[in-house]
Amino acid sequence: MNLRHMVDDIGPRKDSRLVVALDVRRPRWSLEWIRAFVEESSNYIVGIKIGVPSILSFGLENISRVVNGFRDVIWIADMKLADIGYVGRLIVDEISNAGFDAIIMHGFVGFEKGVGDTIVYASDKGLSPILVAAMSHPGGEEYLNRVSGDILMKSIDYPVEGYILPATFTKYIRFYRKMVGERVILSPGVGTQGAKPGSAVLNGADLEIIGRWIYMDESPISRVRELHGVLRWHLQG
Ligand code: BMP
Repeated sequence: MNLRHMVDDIGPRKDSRLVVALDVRRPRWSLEWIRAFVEESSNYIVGIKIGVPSILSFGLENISRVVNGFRDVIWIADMKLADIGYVGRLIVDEISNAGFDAIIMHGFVGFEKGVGDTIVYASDKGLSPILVAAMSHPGGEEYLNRVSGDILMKSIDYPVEGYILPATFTKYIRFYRKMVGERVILSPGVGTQGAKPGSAVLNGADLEIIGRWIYMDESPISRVRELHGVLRWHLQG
């Protein structure tokens, strides 16, 4: 199922626009912690984004067991892949074999024999390609965000299924919402990075990605429930 269909299936059913970013590592967190978190938060969340720190710390095989043991969330591997097409395809193979539904890659490397090949390859394998077009940290404005319009325009001809656009600079979400049409916009930068929950969705994002605010909390599931109360499916028009 492509990313739009997954979001439109899970989002209304759970009345949620929340994706949890897990950048958790050993020894503070454990695989058991991740398993329990996924089970207890599942009714409130659309997806889980697993970052490179967690994959390096727990190992892809262990993460893969968790992913395959629980299917009612969208599993996103945040590889921030930025390489030539050949290497991109190798990484796509590994992530696809591990059972993920989607993979995040950078657009700035350029499309010809670069991210373009990786996008097409991932799409053919049924792994939804998500492209970083602009970033949420202040330095995003130094280089990347200035060329985000060019990256986005070029990407439209490729089977990109989702875009990462920053909750901290909502103007990009507003500018690009129409350009990307039905493709899914996922927006990080909420909570610890300063954006208010709901602000990205109200500016046109489909989903908000929230990490430390949840997993660093003393009671992560209470925080998930609280955020679920704000990030309702019908929050967006
Ligand atoms: P947190 O809510 O803890 O700030 O985490 C945000 C998550 O979104 C992190 O996993 C980070 O890698 C990711 N992210 C981001 O913060 N800004 C971007 O522009 C793109 C991202 O993928």
